[in-house]
Amino acid sequence: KKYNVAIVGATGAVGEELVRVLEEVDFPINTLVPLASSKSVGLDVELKGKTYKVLELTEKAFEENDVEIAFFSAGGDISAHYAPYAAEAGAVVIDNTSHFRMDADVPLVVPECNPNDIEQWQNKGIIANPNCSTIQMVQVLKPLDELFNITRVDVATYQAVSGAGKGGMEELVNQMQDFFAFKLDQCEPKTFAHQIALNVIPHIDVFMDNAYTKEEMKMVNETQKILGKKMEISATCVRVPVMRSHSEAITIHFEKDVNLDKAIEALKNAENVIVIDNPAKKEYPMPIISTDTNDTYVGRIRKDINRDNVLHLWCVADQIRVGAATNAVRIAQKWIKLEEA
Ligand code: A2P
Ligand code: 11C
Repeated sequence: KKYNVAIVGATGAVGEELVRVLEEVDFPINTLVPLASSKSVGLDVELKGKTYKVLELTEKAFEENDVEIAFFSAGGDISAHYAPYAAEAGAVVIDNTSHFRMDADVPLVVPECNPNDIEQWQNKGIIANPNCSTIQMVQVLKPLDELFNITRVDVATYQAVSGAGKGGMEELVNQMQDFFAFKLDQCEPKTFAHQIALNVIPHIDVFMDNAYTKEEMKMVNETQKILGKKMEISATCVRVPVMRSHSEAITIHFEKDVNLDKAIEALKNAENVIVIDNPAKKEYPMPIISTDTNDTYVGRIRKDINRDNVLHLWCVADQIRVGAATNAVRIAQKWIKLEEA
C-alpha cells in the first residue's frame, strides 16, 4: 500500500530533511502534500522525480487531500492548533514539536528504545517525536540501562545552530561574514540571546522557575518517559557555533559496577549506533563525521576515575536527521508495519 503523506512545515529545516529521508528510504508514498504558511504557497518540492506544489496550511487541508500520515514540524503552536484536524481527518500525526510530548495519552517514541509504545497512537491519533538532544542520548542509554541499571545521568550538550531552524543557521553565517568584514561588534542577535559566532551560549529555549531551561527539562522529562523509569537526570544545554549535529558529554551512574568491555560491546550491537573510540589514532565522534548521516556516534567511553559504577562517554548525531526527520520516518515505518500486520 502507498500513503498520502503531508509535511507541515515543508519549507523549514526539518521539513526539507524529511523529504530527503523519505526519498532515501523509498517510503511508500502515493502523493506528497507539502504544507507551509501562505508566503510559501506555490514553491516546488521534489520527491522521487515528481514535483509537488506547497499548499497553505489550513484546518481542511488534511481532509481535502486525503492525508493518511502527517508529519508536523512548524512549531508547537501550529501543532497544537492543526494536529487535531489532521487526526480528525483520519491521519496519524507524527509530531516533531514539544507540544504533545508529555501528554499521558500520546506515545513519545524512539523506535530503537520503545517501539511498542506506538500502539497507543490511536488514543489521540498522535505520536510525538522527542527533542533532538533527547533522542541521541536515549539511543545510547537504553542498551547500557539493560546491562547495569541506570540510576542517574548528568549531561552537558553542545548544540548546533540548526537546532533553532533556518534562522539559526543564517544568524551564524551572517555573523561569520561580519567577523571577516570587521563588523561583528555591530551584530544584533535575533534567534539567539547573544552573538553566536566565536561564542558559546549556555541558554537554549526559555528559563523555567527552577533555574533550568526548557530544553534542559525536556531532556529530563522526555528521557524518563521514553525509558519508562524515573532515574535522576540533570542537563546543561549549550549552543555552540556548529552548523549541524549536536554533541553531548554524558556521565552515567549505574546500580551495578560497569564492565567496560561489555558496555562497549552493547553499544556496538545497538541499532543505529556506531562506536568510534580509538584515542591512539585520534578517532572519536565529531559533528563533521555525523552530519548528513542517520546514525548516532559514541566514543571517549571510559570508566570514572573514582567509581566503578560510573561511565563517561561522548555522543554525537545529526540532530536534523537522527534527532528529527529520520526518527519521525522510522516511527512512520513502524506504524505502517503495525497497520499492515
Ligand atoms: P514558511 O517557510 O512558509 O514560513 P524552521 O524550523 O526552519 O524555521 O521552519 C519552520 C517551518 O514552519 C517552515 O516550513 C514554515 O513555513 C512553517 N511555518 C511557520 N509558521 C507557519 C504558519 N503560521 N503556518 C504554516 N506554516 C508555518
Ligand atoms: C534546539 N533542541 O537545538 C532544540 C530544537 O523541542 O523539538 C528542537 C526543539 C524541540 O534548539
